[in-house]
Amino acid sequence: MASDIPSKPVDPKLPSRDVGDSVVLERRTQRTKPPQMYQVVMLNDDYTPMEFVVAVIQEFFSKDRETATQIMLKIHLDGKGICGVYSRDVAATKVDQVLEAAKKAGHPLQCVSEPVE
Ligand code: TYC
Repeated sequence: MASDIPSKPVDPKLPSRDVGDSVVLERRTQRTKPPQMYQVVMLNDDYTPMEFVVAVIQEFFSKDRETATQIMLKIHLDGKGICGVYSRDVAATKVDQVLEAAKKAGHPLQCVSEPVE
């Protein structure tokens, strides 16, 4: 009769079950979740020039002029809009860059980062 002891050493951390004489190692279920992503949301206001918003979206969110204009108009009409989705640190940096550029130019443009649900 075959021994119950497997012939090869088995990693005791891995889940396993006995099947007759052999031991089947089951695939470890994926436990690492993908990182939480953050969207940078720009807010409308009545004072920041449209052209400035388009330039900011082009520069900091790497959009072409047409795409940047569409995003700006969406913000203008809806009150807010997503400029991009990034890891937490990158999103925070984008927010800082936008706020710094707006402050330097004397515009009240605001944006925030928020977790994507
Ligand atoms: N509403 C502004 C205007 O009419 C334009 C604007 C668009 C401002 C988007 C901010 O995030 C913004 N000049």
